[in-house]
Amino acid sequence: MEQVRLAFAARYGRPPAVVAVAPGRVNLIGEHTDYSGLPVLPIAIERHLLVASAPNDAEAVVRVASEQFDPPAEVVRGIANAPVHAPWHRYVSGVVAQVEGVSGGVGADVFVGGDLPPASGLSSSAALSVGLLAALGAAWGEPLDRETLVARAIVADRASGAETGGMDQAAIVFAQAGHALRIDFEPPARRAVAIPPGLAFVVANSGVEAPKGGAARDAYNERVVGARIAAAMLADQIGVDLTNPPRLGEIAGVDVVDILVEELPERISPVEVSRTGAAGLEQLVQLTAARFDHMRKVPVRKLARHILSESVRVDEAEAALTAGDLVRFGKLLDASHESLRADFGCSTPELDALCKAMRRAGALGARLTGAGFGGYALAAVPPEQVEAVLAAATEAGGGPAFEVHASAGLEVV
Ligand code: NG1
Repeated sequence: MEQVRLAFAARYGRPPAVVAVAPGRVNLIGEHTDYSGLPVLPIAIERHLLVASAPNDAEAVVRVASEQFDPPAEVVRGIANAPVHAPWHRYVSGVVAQVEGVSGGVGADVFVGGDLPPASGLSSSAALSVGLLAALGAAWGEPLDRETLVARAIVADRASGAETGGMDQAAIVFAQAGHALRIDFEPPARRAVAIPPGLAFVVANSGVEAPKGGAARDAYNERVVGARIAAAMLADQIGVDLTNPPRLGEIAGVDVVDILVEELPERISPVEVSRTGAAGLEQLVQLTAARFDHMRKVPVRKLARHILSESVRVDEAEAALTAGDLVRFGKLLDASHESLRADFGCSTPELDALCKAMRRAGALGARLTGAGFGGYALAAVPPEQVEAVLAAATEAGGGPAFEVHASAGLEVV
């Protein structure tokens, strides 16, 4: 905290008015389910982005410098589609657009520091959006309430290009220390799930970055479209109408769905689906910050198989935590990873090897966490095995490995 306050003062010549402390998050289970309206079970961790801010005199200009993101951003309020000079500037622009109505046309200076590594699957991008929104509102004397923060951070993140489902933003704002946060989207609900004694968590880097701006974002959006296609085709078969865009969550409970999934095409393009009449093309390809190529064939059958089975594992994992059945919980993490690897297709050989090494060193279970395609893996570990798992992970992954604890959500100081 002191370091960030000093860095702010060194850069802008005065102390910050507020500092928003936004944690990273690690998803325990429920991966690639949120944008289908299906549940997730993340924790916030004790690594944070610290977003220091104060109003400035430069009319309507928001200046953001950072330890972990480069180069500094400068966004003029009220200008739509201003050019961006680096991928992370999109998050800044997205957030500034979300505080358009706050405190007239005043500007602000911002410095972002902290110990949450970027591009890692620990949700630094959502921590940035949430932290910036909270810091700007508070610096301008009009703090946003927590529900509004989540809703606007989701819109800001979507404007930056990834069609996020909303898990990260809710986890970062609403997490409680010592608890996981079960989040439902359909209908919206949240509940804290106590982490039982005897359960520690290790996260470990796979040595492969998963940058939000590049191929990983494209792969993510492709799967968002694939999930919509699966929902539309299944609903068409069952004979129900879905909302727009179509989401698997609306039909996940229907008996025959698990059977019908196996009859879905392996890959199909949005335009082919629209010709069958199962859904309008717009419903399938519309993304907030881009249009998806409607001729591109995307994976459907195995992807839906993963999403529906993962949703059931979230229920089972919550029950296992509540019952203190750590062995069962570990097995569910393993099953989640296998499903992400074999069906969803977002693991990498490095993540597979890392999970294997952690299991061998005594973890109860291990899986990739976050969007995948690189980034971090998570292991559930008996406390007495933490050292051994950390050592094995460092050797296998090469990147940092550390223990994390379920921590509190956003704070504004
Ligand atoms: P990451 O990339 O780990 O922050 C992304 C999405 C989540 C969720 C997970 C996969 C964003 C900001 N977040 O998380 O909403 O869909 O992938 O479970 O895009």
